[in-house]
Amino acid sequence: MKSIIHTWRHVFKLDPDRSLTDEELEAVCLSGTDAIIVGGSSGVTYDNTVELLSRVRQYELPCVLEVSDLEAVVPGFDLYLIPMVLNTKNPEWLIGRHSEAVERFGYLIPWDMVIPEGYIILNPASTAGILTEADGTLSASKAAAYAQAAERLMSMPIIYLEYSGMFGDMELVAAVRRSIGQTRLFYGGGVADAETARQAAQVSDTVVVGNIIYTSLPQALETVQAVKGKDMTLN
Ligand code: 1GP
Repeated sequence: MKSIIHTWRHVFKLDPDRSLTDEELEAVCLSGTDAIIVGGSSGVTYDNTVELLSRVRQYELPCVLEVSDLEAVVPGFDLYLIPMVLNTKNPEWLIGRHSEAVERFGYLIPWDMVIPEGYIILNPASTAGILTEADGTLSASKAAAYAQAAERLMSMPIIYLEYSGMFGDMELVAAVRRSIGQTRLFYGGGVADAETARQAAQVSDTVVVGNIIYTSLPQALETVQAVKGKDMTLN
């Protein structure tokens, strides 16, 4: 099934645990980005997630929740993205917590709104990398093999190369893109201006921009045009 995720070239990821003024949020939501992902690795609560959703809902763009904490799953999002960490050493982060959630709440889960993301975490020093005990030292061919296995064996609709906090190895990203077919390749990490956005857009399907929103909003806004401004051809 084709989903709206297949049309996204650029998305902003907003962290419920960090603050933006109304003017800043308006600039983000009217920037021309394709969607807002709400998510974070720490400090995400039900209350701060509800608050951010209701503020983003003033605008017309899709707003989806990337679920990192069961206690902070809020109804009313357009979709729910579920990270499954492919390169973790601890199966809790691949399928363990997920099966616990299904056991507890299965009857409540709107499955047609749930999209799994095959995460490959490549910054081992990031909060998510430490928490999930990810093997962040993968070579390009190993990362590509994870992605291909996830597409072929697990039918993952999204592979997410997560460098959160650092700009990644674009050759590795390109190698992963070449190794998969219809699966959507999300890239996130260290996109901080037009140039890094352009580089990431050349080798991935969807560019995710997070931290720079909070440290330099004008630079964050530049990334939208850099990704979407012209028809980019994937390597
Ligand atoms: C984080 O992939 C996103 O989950 C974006 O990374 O915060 O480094 O932009 P940055």
